[in-house]
Amino acid sequence: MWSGPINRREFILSGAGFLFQIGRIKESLIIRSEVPADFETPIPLLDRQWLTPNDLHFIRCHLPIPRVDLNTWNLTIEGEVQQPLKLEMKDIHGFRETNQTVTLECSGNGRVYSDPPVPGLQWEKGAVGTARWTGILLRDVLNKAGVKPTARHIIMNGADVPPGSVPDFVRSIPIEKAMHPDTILAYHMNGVDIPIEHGFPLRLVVPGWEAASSTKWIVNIRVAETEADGYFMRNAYRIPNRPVAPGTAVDPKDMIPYTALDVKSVFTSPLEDSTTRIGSSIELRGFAWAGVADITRVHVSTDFGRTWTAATLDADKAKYAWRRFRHVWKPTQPGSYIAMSRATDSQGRTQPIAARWNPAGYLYNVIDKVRINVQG
Ligand SMILES: Nc1nc2c(c(=O)[nH]1)N[C@H]1C(S)=C(S)[C@@H](COP(=O)(O)O)O[C@H]1N2
Ligand SMILES: [Mo]
Repeated sequence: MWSGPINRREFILSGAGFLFQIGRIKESLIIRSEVPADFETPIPLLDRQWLTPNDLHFIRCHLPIPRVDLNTWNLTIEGEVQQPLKLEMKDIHGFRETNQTVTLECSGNGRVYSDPPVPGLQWEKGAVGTARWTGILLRDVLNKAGVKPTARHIIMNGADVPPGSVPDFVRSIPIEKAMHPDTILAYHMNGVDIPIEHGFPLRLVVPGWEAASSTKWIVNIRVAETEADGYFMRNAYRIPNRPVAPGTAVDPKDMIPYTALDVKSVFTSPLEDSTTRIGSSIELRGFAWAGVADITRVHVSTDFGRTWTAATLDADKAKYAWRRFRHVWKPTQPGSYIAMSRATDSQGRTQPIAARWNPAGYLYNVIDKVRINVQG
């Protein structure tokens, strides 16, 4: 155990279990856990830009960050394939290059708002970020290996290994999503090598799905007839198959997996409990995203939900990326107000006004609220 004065750099290095160059120091992020490394982006830093810079992107690791040596690195493809493959980085670069701008959100984002509280990292609103990922199509690799008709799922494993009795982080996705032309094996994040904490040298990016499917440090893909076994498929990332009373235990047989993200919006400005004056204009803004669906509208209310006005959506957009919304408000009466944002998507989904509680607080997407105090 670490003891004594806290030095953030030391924490990151010890979290890796050995000394290596992390390259950048996460000075600006909120530490939810030092080991493994779990860091949240503070809302004012998300607010600065549409694409989240690499050093501001949230980090979610279940296990210590692995050591990676490019000289010995390879990705193996095995299982229900005609021809198992062992690819080095130069082989990866031999495939056709592609890009995808993707909003990745941890499905525990917003868990802290669960009532009653639930165990797990107490993420507020910032376990989400958007980056431009460059890499190759997963399906090009799978086609090279020749997927057999028996293939139903691909089981992914990263180079990160569990200490002691902790289960390994092994996830699977159905073959349809693996063969989808937008699912990529990425080696660049916003134009540079993926930082180690985000999965260097290669990670899966499964657009529109909760980020736990996007395996970092990917080294093995097993094409299989069944989905992955183990804790991170059988137990974690599941929600009740019906609305349940908050705080109740749910029988594991009634817990079902989820894949794509739901529709959601968060304010990035102003911050909670901010102050303004009557007669001055204040811009309410934030981001809205909907997984594989498109954001069609974001409505904002400044009168406790009595009336709603359509916010303006910025021009920046990509198929799987968040949209920025803005709404200028000029309060005319002093008082303490609550601004609310409610996004609607192309599947006709809209954010709920109340949480559908679940035992691990996954996929929280209730209408966002910030308190704004207006002085006379
Ligand atoms: N190998 C591996 N991949 C992983 C994880 C992990 O612990 N190990 N965490 C997953 C989870 S839960 C999330 S939310 C995303 C976070 O990606 P990021 O750290 O780049 O933001 O990575 C996913 N991929
Ligand atoms: Mo996650």
